[in-house]
Amino acid sequence: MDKIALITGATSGIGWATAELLAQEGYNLIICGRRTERLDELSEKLSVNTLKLVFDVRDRAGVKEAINSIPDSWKSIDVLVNNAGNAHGLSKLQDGDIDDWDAMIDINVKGLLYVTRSIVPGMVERGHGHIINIGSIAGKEVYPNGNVYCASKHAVDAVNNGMRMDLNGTGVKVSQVCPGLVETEFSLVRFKGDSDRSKGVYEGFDALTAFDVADLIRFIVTRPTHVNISDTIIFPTAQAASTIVDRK
Ligand code: NDP
Ligand code: 8X3
Repeated sequence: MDKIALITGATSGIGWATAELLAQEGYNLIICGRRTERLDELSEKLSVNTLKLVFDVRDRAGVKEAINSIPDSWKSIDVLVNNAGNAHGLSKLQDGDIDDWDAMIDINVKGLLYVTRSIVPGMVERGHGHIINIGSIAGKEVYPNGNVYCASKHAVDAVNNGMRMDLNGTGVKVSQVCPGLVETEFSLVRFKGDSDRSKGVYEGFDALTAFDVADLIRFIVTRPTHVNISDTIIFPTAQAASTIVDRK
């Protein structure tokens, strides 16, 4: 099989858009998420070969089982996009919901590690591969009420740097993409389905779209072998920092 990319969180937002743009680059795609019907919809839309893997990144055994179930013809994964993740809640630490904290740490940090640990040894064996970690501006700075989400994305930032060091000399590239405000289902998840509140996050300015971020991922993935874009921050023009947004 030609080039293969595995994308976690392909059922929505940045992951979905990345699937569409990497398909345009000729990648066959292993698309992952929990919502089977979304994976079916995406697969029908794409003109490349797709393999759908339904698993929850929090489930350590489930991740292993899903990755082990990949048929031999799909095993030589060239690109891993570690994208699955969300914020859960936005409140002062002293008022925080501990279930939300568990979710963010388990999904954004441990889930990313479980998937990476299952896939990267194959890349090392083949002497070739590219990991794209989706971090956040929340992994570069902290904002009020963001506490544990910011901590989870700071962990991604650290793991991204650690991976790049540990994989140096193996032929495996490691890159991070840190977006600011992107209008996806992200805020709907953060605010537990409160659509008025989530729409408000993107009001009064032009937020990034998922495709803006996917386009950066495509750029990073399509650089020549000797070039690694190791880290990037992508903001909407109206945003200068997590809490500085020019709303009209
Ligand atoms: P969406 O909510 O649109 O997408 C999140 C994706 O993650 C979905 O495909 C979802 O799939 C998947 N996911 C969530 N939880 C799990 C889980 N337990 N197991 C497997 N998959 C899971 O948000 P975005 O596209 O915006 O978010 C993608 C990434 O970008 C995240 O890591 C987020 O932190 C990051 N990011 C987002 C920003 C934004 O402003 N939107 C800014 C900076 C970073 P399913 O529910 O089907 O499992
Ligand atoms: C998502 C962007 O500002 O909500 O990581 O943290 S923000």
